Amino acid sequence: MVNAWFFNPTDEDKRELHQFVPNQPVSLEELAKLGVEYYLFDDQESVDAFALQRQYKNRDLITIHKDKLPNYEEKLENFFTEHLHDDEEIRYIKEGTGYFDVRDHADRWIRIQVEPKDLLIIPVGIYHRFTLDTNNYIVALRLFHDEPKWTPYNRLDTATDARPSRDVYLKQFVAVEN
Ligand code: KMT
Ligand code: NI
Repeated sequence: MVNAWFFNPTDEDKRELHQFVPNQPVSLEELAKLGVEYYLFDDQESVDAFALQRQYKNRDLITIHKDKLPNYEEKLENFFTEHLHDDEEIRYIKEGTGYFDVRDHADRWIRIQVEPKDLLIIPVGIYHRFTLDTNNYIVALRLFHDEPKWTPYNRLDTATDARPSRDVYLKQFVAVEN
């Protein structure tokens, strides 16, 4: 079951919980308002049925572990660099655990803790990042509509804010609040 909370930006390692004291939980409803969708699927058949319904035609499996992933350190650094994509980021967790951080409308980080059976959809155009936790291991099924469009556009690059996908996100999920 997924858990989410406001990220406390201390200088502890990114793999730590980063909770405020007391913790400030974030509900699934609040995540949905940001366009982040969550599902719990007990088995692979349910995921396959969901993928068919949503027309996620492509998939691959990623194992993030220091002995299993080529260029492990570099990839971890890239995953944790704030970015957006032009396609949804859909992840079904098979083994292990980790954190997806997403920005809310006030630009605060929300930390989303994922574990096996969680399926998380990070919408097009939202700023986000990923890190392993202190278990240092995750296996995830990555689903795509068509060919993977997983190019990360980093927020530090000023051209990123001008991408059409950012505009799509702001119009769909941010403008409605005001
Ligand atoms: C991504 O795009 O951030 C990844 O594929 C890594 C996280 S998958 C658990
Ligand atoms: Ni991403």
